[in-house]
Amino acid sequence: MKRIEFLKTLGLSTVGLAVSESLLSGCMDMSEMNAVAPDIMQGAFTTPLPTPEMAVSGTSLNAHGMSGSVMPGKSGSMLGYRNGILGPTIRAERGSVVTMPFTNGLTGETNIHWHGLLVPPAMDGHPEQMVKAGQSFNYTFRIDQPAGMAWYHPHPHMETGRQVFMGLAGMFIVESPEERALKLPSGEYEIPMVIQDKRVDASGGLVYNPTMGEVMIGYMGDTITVNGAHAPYRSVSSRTYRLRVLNGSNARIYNLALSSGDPFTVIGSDGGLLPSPEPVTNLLLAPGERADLLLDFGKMNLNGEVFLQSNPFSGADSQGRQGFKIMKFVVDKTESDSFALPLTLTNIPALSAASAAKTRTFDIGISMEGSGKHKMGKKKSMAGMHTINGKTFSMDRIDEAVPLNNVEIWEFNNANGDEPHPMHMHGTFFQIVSRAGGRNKIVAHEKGWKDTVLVMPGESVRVITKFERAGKFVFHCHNLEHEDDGMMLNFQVS
Ligand SMILES: [Cu+2]
Repeated sequence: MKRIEFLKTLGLSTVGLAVSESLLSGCMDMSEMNAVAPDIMQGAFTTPLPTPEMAVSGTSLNAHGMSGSVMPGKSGSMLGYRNGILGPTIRAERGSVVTMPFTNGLTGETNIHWHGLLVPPAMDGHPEQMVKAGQSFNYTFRIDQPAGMAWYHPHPHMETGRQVFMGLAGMFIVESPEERALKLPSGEYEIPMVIQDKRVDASGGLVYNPTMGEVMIGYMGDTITVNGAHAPYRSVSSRTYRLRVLNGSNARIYNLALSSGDPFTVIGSDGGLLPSPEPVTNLLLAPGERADLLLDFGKMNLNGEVFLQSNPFSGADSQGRQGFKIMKFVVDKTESDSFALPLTLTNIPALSAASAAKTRTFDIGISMEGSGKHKMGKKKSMAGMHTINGKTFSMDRIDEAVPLNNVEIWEFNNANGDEPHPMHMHGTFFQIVSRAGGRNKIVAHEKGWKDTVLVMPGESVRVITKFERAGKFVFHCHNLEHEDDGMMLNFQVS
């Protein structure tokens, strides 16, 4: 259903439909439902880009309240896993066993989901696997997947949006001999980047307080940060760099481009390298998605500047109407490199649609069926307007039973919706089979293994995967306000 039709229906039949009490209890009027993405506050680009600390297996993580800010010289309240707004960037070798001792220093429940790591269900951070306040849990798993960039963040149902927005997230890089053999730019020439939009109070602390309307469109900030700093810059040499970009935002989509208009090269995605490099001039990156990019600063003049920015884009409602700069690169050293881009990066055997044993269809969006049925506890929310096949999340209900080792096509149908939904599956990587409607094509970073796919309004996207891990997992929209509003289901592989 389109949002405007939904709101009309809701307005005419609120009482009859027994929509949750919070909806009726005066904390909203209909105008509050029509939120728009806030205008971006452009920064000065005078803060050096921070690099989150590097960590390996054994490093302890402690979710806790702390003082800090994304604005230089300020200090307010936020959440962190160690000393900064973002957790450390963990690096691990394919085949190794990783143990991350975790303590919950918050006042409420939390846990860790290893987004993009194929871990056993008991380690995956399912919303029923909570670590209570003051308690600890040892996350331990063997890394058994291609090299690439994953990330980690909390997954407590109806609290994920707040905890991630307030600062709990970090990057996780998987390395392998195969990838090292390609001699991609590394060390100081490899820049992991988490892009997030934030809202900041007068003291510099973070603010998470979505209105009803912001649950509808997702909670967006006016302050764009990279690695926890607003409007940073990075000095670079006149050579090729590898940028590993994570969209760690709750709801904001970025249409990544260079201010010069120059092309850049996509070499990887959520689940590692693409089969071959893909040159692009822009790339739409949704919350939860990663893009592994090569940027060549070699053509630039000494002391030249170029911005990574988000270009305006259409189809996603109020977000996308404004272009804005994200960070600045300053070329201040002349350096040549002998890097030669390989024509083939890796081999990804295509899962053929003909081999699928089953196709499941999921209608994603807003519906009256879910409205009012979602138990929201103390939290102000639209209470279950965002649904998958008309259902909101229920902790114990198994929505999809999948035979182990089945190859299946899952179709996410947003043909009748008017909100973008980045759909994320736990416990498996998938390949994109097709996109009908809207953009009508598979875009550059979708040509490899994915765990999150953007389904824009009007689109229907088919993905294919082999379910090789037994257990109970969730799949959900990675617009975190939609997820917290109930847009998540369980699937059981057995
Ligand atoms: Cu969504």
